[in-house]
Amino acid sequence: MAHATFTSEGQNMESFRLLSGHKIPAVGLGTWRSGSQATHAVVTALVEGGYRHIDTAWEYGDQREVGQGIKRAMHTGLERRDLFVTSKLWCTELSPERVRPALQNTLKELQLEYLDLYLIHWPFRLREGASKPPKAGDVLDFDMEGVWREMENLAKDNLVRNIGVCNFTVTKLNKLLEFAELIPSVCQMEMHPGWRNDTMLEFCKKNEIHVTAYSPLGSQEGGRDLIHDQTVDRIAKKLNKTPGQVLVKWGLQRGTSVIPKSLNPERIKENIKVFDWVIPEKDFQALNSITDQKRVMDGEDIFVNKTEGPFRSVADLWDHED
Ligand code: NDP
Ligand code: 1BO
Repeated sequence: MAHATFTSEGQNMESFRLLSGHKIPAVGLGTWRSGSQATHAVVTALVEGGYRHIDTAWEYGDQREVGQGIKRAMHTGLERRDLFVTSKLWCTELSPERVRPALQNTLKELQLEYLDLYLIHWPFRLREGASKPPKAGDVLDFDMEGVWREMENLAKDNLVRNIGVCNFTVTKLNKLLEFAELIPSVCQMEMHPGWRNDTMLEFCKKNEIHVTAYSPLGSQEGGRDLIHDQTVDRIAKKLNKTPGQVLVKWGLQRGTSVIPKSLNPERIKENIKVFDWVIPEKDFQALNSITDQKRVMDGEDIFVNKTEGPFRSVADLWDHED
């Protein structure tokens, strides 16, 4: 359920309550492929845009820049406790003894003492130096229970406030729920009108696991151009909003938090102006009816080896659930 709160600028900023009792701000800034511009984007988002939620990952290679942005924003008076910072455990670190050092490295890069949310980035372990696409032996077994115990220990030691997963299937979440002492607070998944992924959304809702929608605008290079989709454009014009705002709002109205990425100051500020209007039911249903449902982030280039396995197809990665 969404809760309305107000930032120090007086902007209405909704949040969702997690199973842990913490609140996750409904809109966060994505930082994948933000590189050296991440610092400026984070400062713009936090100081000018009223964002309180930043999403990064070790794999993005921009945690230092994100950390500098957070630090600069805190110099303007923002408090650490007002922020929600997410990072992710990369696939090369997916064995129990590597979890804590990986988190410590992430905290160091971000110059933070704790994370609000630490996520397993993908449920597949990669050999260090793995190629794209993977060669034989690059994709390894993943000790889900052992890794999750270590994630739980990080939460018990207050180094992370919440733990969760990304890119899981119902099959994998069911497996995790069998042994989890701490239920994942969040499942982060690709979701936009071109890939609704209703099955995962319903499963998570049933299990009170909050969903964060990644690539809410259809992602970047090689992604799906939803900004110029006819239905999105028609609804944006009708509501006097931008296509980006309609796409973000669609995710919020489904009960997910949403993490659009932008390096453009005007778009960063535009993407969060989504709290004082709604997409009418008829238009919401039109967005729910966009055909050609397809993942952008299918994981093929990172995890599929068509001849050596263990995953020989995209369907294998997603447990044949799509
Ligand atoms: P998004 O769906 O957020 O789209 C970003 C693209 O849209 C950029 O090219 C951006 O360009 C453009 N854009 C942003 N705002 C607007 C706007 N208002 N109008 C028009 N274009 C706009 O892509 P991402 O794939 O980056 O997803 C968002 C975040 O989700 C990531 O950055 C990352 O933090 C997270 N993520 C997590 C994954 C996981 O495995 N857990 C996988 C993928 C993403 P510009 O910068 O020029 O504005
Ligand atoms: C491979 C990383 C995708 C963005 O999270």
